[in-house]
Amino acid sequence: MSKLDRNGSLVNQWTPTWLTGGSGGLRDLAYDGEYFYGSNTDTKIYCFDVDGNLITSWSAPAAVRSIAYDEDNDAFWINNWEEDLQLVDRSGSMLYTISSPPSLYGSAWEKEYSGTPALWLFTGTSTGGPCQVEKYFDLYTGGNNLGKQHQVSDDFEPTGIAGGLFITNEWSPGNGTLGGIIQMTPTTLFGYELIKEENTPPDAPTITGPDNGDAGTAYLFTFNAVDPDNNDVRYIVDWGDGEIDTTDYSQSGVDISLLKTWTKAGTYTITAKAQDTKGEISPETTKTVTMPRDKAINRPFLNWLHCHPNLFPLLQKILMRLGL
Ligand SMILES: [Ca+2]
Ligand SMILES: [Ca+2]
Repeated sequence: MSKLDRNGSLVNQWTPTWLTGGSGGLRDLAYDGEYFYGSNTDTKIYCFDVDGNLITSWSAPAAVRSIAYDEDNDAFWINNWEEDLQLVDRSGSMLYTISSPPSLYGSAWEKEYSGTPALWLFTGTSTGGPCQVEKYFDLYTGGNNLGKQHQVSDDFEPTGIAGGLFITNEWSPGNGTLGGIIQMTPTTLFGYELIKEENTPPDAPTITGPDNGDAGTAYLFTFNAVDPDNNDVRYIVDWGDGEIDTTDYSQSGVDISLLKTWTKAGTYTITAKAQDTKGEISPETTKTVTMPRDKAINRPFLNWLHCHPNLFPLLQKILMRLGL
């Protein structure tokens, strides 16, 4: 391990003699403000200080190449190449998992600049360059890549491949830096300025659809919300009967329609919110829908007819024919 100053001059160097198992040296690293964390693709996370003293280590549920510290959960996002990313706590338990893009080498976590927890990934190794950083959102609900990426190899050597990745606020005080190592000749450290994205929540969505209908029949409801930043939005719809739908993200201000069937007669309040890709949620909009009767048969009227057979003999006959 080599510690360099800001000009690239060597300050300190040590060998992690405490590495067991795995293969080769330490790969990507993570930092929690006190200690470093990393592994040599062993199923183990090593915790050590800046001088190379091993503090502790613990078993991970998978081999560890990429690693990032998740401040919200005091846990670590780990993976090896294209294996699923797993958030692992300090006892080795998996908290969340998301699918990984192929050829992942390094990762870094932040929420300050993206406005929502985000995992930055440095990918592109298996066939040599190009390599890129890409950003993942919705980390605790299955993960979502919104196509946010930057081609790192375009800024350096086209055949450069991915290495470790980190984020720091200390390189340029007041600004974030996304830093990494690109594997090329010579091995090169880079830093990109992270700009805090100002964000406004979407406006309350409109809800368009029928005011009443029959239980058991499907009705179309249309939702539309505008995000002032033109971020994509998704709709979280509580149908008032215990069922909640969350749509995929779509363009701001575009109609999104959902089919809904209430199974029982009653009056229901639909509550809709729009959420932008930064995680900001709009005010709620509600709409009341009345399902006065079941679709099948109006029972009380039939019962009344049965009690008064002489009043409507013809109707009675028809009903009998129908088997009612
Ligand atoms: Ca890292
Ligand atoms: Ca927004």
